Amino acid sequence: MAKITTSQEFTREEVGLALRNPGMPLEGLRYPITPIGMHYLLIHFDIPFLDPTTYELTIGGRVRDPLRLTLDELKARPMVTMPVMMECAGIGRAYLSPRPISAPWHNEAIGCAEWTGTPLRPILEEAGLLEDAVEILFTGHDRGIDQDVEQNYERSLPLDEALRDEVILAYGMNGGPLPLQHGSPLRLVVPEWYGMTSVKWLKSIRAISEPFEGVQQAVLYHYRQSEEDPGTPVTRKNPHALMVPPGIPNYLSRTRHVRVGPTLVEGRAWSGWGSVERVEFSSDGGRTWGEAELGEPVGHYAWVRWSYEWDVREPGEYELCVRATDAAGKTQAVDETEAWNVGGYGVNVVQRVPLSVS
Ligand SMILES: Nc1nc2c(c(=O)[nH]1)N[C@H]1C(S)=C(S)[C@@H](COP(=O)(O)O)O[C@H]1N2
Ligand SMILES: [Mo]
Repeated sequence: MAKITTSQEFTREEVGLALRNPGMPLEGLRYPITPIGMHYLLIHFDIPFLDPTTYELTIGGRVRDPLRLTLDELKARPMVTMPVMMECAGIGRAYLSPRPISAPWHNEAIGCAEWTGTPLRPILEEAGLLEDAVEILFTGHDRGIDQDVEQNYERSLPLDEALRDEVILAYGMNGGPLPLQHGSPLRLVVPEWYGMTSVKWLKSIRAISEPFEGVQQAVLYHYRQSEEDPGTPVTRKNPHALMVPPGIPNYLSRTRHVRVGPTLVEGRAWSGWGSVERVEFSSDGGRTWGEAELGEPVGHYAWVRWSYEWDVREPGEYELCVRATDAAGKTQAVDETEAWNVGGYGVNVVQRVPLSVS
């Protein structure tokens, strides 16, 4: 089972993790495609030092014809470019009580980049999956120790998920080369799932005949109600809406200040379980809700813009909230106790923005 440390105060380890793994400033929600450098980062171990000129990806395991592909060979294959919204499964963890000690994300573990690469499926078909293959295992070059186990960062996908047409091996981001910190020379991009699935710095892809039981698969990334609970695996992104905090901030508290009158509140919403059907806005801490207007989605696997014309007449203290509901009928928890789980995964509790009007 996962060993999870909890704390009320932020620890030195959490501050260290937060500095290594920056989030997207929420004003970045204004851009349909997150500019390079604003997209969040999550790097468990160290960024590996790799030479793209000698780089090779191996495809093996339970396949008929194992393959080795250089970066040039990968780039010569059919090319696709698509916007994919990515979110770390640890988002919202810092709001939980007790709080698991890991990357202390609040709301900023997000980004929507335009990824360029080649589809995975034809490569697996070329290698020829054997009858007994049940999962595809993706292994990164980065290595470290977690849960007392030395490991390369690696995760698997069931065959039907790995064979989805939109699963790609990416070597480009936002029209340029893939930045080192985002997985250069090559990373996996799996739309709709939380970010841990999209393995960076790919070393090998292997078809396996038994479900993968590694730390990042079987121990971490489970929704557990207690440390003994076997739990359920974390997979697709829960519905989530976030807003650009309106007005101007207080430097330290981040409390917002706006003037009496009309204020356009805007943001983005997404879900890995179907399109976002509805976004609601509240200016009274979630007691009453109004319908926000939805824009055109940036892409099938991207996010959708929403906006709300808030006409505030009374000076005073407010708390702004926003929540999304998707085509599967899933929505967001209003209270963080509803979203609590041992590892602090998939926490999509509604954003709360304290604001004073004068
Ligand atoms: N090899 C490797 N791949 C990885 C990780 C990692 O630490 N090593 N982190 C994962 C997690 S938890 C997330 S949320 C995403 C983050 O991708 P980004 O840093 O490009 O935003 O990468 C995933 N892929
Ligand atoms: Mo993550």
